[in-house]
Amino acid sequence: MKIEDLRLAPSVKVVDSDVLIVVDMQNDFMPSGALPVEGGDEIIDPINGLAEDFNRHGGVVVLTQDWHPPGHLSFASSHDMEPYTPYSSEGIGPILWPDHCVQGSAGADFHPDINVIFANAIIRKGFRLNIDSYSVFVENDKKTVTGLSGYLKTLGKTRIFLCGLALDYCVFHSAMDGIGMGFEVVVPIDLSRAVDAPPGRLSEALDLMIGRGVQFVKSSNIVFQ
Ligand code: VGL
Ligand code: ZN
Repeated sequence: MKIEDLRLAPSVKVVDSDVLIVVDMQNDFMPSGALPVEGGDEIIDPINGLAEDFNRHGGVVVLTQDWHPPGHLSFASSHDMEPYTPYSSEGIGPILWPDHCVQGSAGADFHPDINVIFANAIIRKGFRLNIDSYSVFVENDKKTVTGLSGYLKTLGKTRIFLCGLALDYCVFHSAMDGIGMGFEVVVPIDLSRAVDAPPGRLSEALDLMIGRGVQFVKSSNIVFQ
């Protein structure tokens, strides 16, 4: 499946049980960062706009931050390998990454134009040395939870809008786990960008999300009452 061929919802009306999750809008995922995502900077302004809309209508906005210790086992450098080399072990893979989003580094900061004022909560993930966490709900060992699901359920949220980076990693895994945890999931597709490594990864991620019932919509068709 290609992004251009996705079937989009004509419009989606935001209600009180909705939440906006903005995934990993950090310097290292910007085109000039350590793990560049093409077009990652193009989605900053429209994400700010959507977060402001949620905020103005009393909605909840959650930001997430990839937050690795130095020497994280998802880094190619920790294995004396080249970035993007295929590699899998429990909690790591399917490829190794350049060093990125190291705790406290400038690369791990939110892009300075991301308007953090709209965040009700910030969730950090990937901070255990030997487990990566693509999903904002469950780490890659498929057991360790981040606590976000409990937070959202306590607040009575039943549907999540997921945007940010990267569409074929953190947004994808968050969407799949979100459905698995009983949430409805909507992805405003123009507010996300993919790494697409290894090749074909994005297409496979889109197929799996469609199969799981993730909805896609253009952000201009998200309406507030
Ligand atoms: C991500 C690769 C490695 C993401 C995080 O935010 O999608 N991708 N770490
Ligand atoms: Zn990472």
